[in-house]
Amino acid sequence: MLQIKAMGQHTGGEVTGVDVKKLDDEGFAPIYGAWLKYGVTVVRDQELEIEDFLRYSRRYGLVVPHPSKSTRHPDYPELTVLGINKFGADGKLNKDIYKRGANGFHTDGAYDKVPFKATQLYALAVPSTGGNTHFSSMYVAYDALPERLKSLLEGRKGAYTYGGRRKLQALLNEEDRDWKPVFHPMIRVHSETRQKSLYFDPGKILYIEGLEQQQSDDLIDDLTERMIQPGAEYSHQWRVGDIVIWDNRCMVHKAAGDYPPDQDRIHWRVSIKEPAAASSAAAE
Ligand SMILES: O=C(O)CCC(=O)C(=O)O
Ligand SMILES: [Fe+2]
Repeated sequence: MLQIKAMGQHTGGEVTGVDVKKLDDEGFAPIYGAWLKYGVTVVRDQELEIEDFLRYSRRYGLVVPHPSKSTRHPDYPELTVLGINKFGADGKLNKDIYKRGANGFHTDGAYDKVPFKATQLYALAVPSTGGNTHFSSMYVAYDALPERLKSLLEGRKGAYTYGGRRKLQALLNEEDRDWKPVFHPMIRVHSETRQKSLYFDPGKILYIEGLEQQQSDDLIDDLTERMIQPGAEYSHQWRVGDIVIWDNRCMVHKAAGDYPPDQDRIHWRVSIKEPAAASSAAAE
């Protein structure tokens, strides 16, 4: 029987007693509802083939290929595989693969005109220790901002690229490294919950529009400190067969990046967009 329970204080929900391969729309509705409520949910104990994972992922929106072509599955461009080819031909650990997603809290796809609605991972191999994914609510981050910052940020946009100010883009092919900044509101009203959240990614932001360079850099430092609030975090300890999906519109996340490198930690991963938003951007 389907069961849903809270895992963190503000974020994180656990879904058990379901086989996502057999879900109809009615069966999916409470799972989607829990995801909107908790920001990140895990569905436990799934046994999936690639096609099953893609089919289930499409319930959440439009599944799109990730710009990192070298980590796409050769037969399924919409599928990224995390944690494979970790060691080079010389036997050296490739830190860009091992530490992927571990360079600080972030939201996926802020470099895109239409950022990802959701990211979904399916765990194929899990290390014996470490390797968690950490999440934190940006609704809580917004609520905790002092009024002075809420009003300074209201109506203002941030400029983002893939590599941000540090130009971290090792996982991109050479020809894919030339990014034009895109702009997103710093305070975002969630398209479904209608709640306000802080939309911010310190690793991808270049500047905040309408501020002097120094003021923008100082504010980015300030927001980096404020974005993770006590009690707003949930740390996911992976089990094989977990499907975890997070809402990039209101959550940030990072990989712990701390597991024994000689052990496998492998996930299938998809990026999901809101279909309406994706098609209106394409029409522009
Ligand atoms: O591997 C993880 O725990 C998460 C990596 C990440 O940031 C992502 O998949 O977007
Ligand atoms: Fe990420």
